[in-house]
Amino acid sequence: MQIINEEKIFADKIDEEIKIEPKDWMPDQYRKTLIRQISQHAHSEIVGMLPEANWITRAPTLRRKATLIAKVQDEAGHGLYLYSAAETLNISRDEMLKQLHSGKAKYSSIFNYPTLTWADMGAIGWLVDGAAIMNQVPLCRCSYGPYARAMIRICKEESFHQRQGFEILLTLSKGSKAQKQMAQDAINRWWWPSIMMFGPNDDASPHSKQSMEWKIKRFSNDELRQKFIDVCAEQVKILGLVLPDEKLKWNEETKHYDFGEINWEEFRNVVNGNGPCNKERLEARVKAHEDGAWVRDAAAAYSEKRKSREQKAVA
Ligand code: BYC
Repeated sequence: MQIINEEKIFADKIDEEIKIEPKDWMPDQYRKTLIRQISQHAHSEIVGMLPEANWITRAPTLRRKATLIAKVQDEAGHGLYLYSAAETLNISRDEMLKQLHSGKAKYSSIFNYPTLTWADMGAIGWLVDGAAIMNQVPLCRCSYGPYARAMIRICKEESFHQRQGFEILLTLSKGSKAQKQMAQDAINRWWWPSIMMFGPNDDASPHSKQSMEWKIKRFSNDELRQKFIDVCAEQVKILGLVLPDEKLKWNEETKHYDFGEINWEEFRNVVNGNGPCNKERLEARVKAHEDGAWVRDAAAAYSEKRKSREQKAVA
């Protein structure tokens, strides 16, 4: 009888747009879905630092270098807010990291592609952060309080990231012929992987229906992908460049851009660990974790020392 009441209270809160908080009763599957999504999101932020960190030492000016360092640091911060939000659901950070390092937990497919030129920093900012914003702004209204609140700050920072990327591409597009070509080449390589970030088509997305009922997700994968394509198809004109899709065309009837076929086989391959950089990315994460063990040990020892000093002072 008690459970029935709790289920009803939970369902009413979802209906009435009242946030679910960590100590509230929630269905086990709701908790598991959130742990899965939030931890994979956190892993994406942390793994997402790697492709950009690759260019910090080679940024073309001091201003570009300082901005890129700040952006990469922001991604670390996003990872930390998200790990903290997931911890409120009764999973430890150690457990989440174990799942990442063993390959059990996913992270966004996009970070398994290499960053070959400086223009890739522009394309990542414009397209990857742009796709992230499109997906994450609705998550600020997610039914789970800690996730929704973490997303508000993350989205503000993502918006700065997106603009810095667009500005890099705009500068290159107004530069020499070779610079313009470098910008176009980066867009050509990042476009399709960016639109894959939204996940499988709705009819192949096993989690969407339930996640939308629980108001974890507010829009489906295809709805968000379409919004993103519509925005980019206009923005690319300002750059004087093109998106690499011959079928991209405004449809007067639907009031959206039609677009070409996504290579879902490539998506599946990358998600299943066989993308161009999967192995390299995971190895780098595991090594960073192992190399950082002394920092965690020192912090834990310091905390113990402080605690025992405080206890002695009270006694
Ligand atoms: N890559 O039923 P579906 C960033 C998986 S970080 C890999 O549609 P769902 C940034 C999915 O997990 C951006 N896997 O799932 C950082 C599921 O697998 P499992 C990260 C993907 O959860 C640094 C299966 O496919 N953003 O922007 O309803 C620098 C079935 O999919 C992908 C987030 O994490 C993918 N692209 O919807 C710069 C946002 N797509 O778990 C930028 C939060 C799907 O059953 N996450 N899968 O094994 C979400 O909004 C949702 O989880 C998704 C997927 C839309 C991604």
